[in-house]
Amino acid sequence: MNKLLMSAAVAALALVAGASASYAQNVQPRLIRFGYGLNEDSNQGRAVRFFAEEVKKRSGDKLKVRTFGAATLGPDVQMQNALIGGAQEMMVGSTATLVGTVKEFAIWDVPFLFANEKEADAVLDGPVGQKLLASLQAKGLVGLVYWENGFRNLTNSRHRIEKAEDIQGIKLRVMQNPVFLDTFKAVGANAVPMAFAELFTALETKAVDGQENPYTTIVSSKFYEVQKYLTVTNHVYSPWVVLASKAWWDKLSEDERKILLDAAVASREFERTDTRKDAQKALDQLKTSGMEITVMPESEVAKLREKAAPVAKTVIDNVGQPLWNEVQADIKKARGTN
Ligand code: KDG
Repeated sequence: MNKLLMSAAVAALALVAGASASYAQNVQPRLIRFGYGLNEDSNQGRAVRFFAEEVKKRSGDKLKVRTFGAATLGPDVQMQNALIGGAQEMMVGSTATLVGTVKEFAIWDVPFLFANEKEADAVLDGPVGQKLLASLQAKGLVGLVYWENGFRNLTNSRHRIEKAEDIQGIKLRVMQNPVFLDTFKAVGANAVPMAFAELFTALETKAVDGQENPYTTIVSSKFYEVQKYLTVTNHVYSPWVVLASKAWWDKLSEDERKILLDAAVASREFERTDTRKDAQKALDQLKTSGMEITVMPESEVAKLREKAAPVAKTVIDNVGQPLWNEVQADIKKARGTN
């Protein structure tokens, strides 16, 4: 009896294997232009190339992703418009620059929203984060996955910032986003919205005194060459979002969309792991870069929180109390305190 069962199992396996091998994927040869803002030698660049490789493998080399780093296809907002118009297929950029398209994305910019990466992953990959991604479709964008930009810290060329009051008067570049503008005005900085691509020159020419970004970006964009002081504040967690043009996406077959979505999920896992490893390496590198590093004492960070508290209120008024409550409930669940 066993022999009979064994041969039946082998036959069944062969059938499945044969079927899956002969199942012809409905995949056409396509070129996918994928733009991003950081340098090619950055955590963002590595993740884009990982995604491109995954798509190549999963499509039998039919879907070719051509990557364009260092904002060669333009800053985030310009790329978003190119996707909406169908002139570019994909990009990755900051959720902060999406606020002009879908105002609810401002919720991720509230200072001190997440306390750690675990909470960020749980909320962004959970119902609320996915609901926000889905809301992009009405605006001509397909949000595939979130990646990690990371917790943001301050750099400047003028003086050491240790106390909350030391930020007073610093001309600080911020992302083109109302929450970042409000936050840094609230803590006393002279906040200047600017596209990322212009930032290094603005720091080098002292058009601005400082900026705020994760360690990984401070290293990959060589800000340490034009910034003397680094202050560890971890004042907000920044997500990136991988986007596709909906006009283009709607023309794809189910098989092609599955390949891109599966590759995007695989790239999210790769990117978060790589970025977290790279963050520690970047901080170690900054310690020997000649920058003067100050960890802002918790008592001073608490003053920043207090000064920035009204900003959260403005965001809640704009995005609606229900969405805020959902995010807070998911954060509590991730903290195990619900
Ligand atoms: O294109 C750059 C963005 O991907 C992201 O790095 C934005 O953190 C950002 C900043 O400071 O502009």
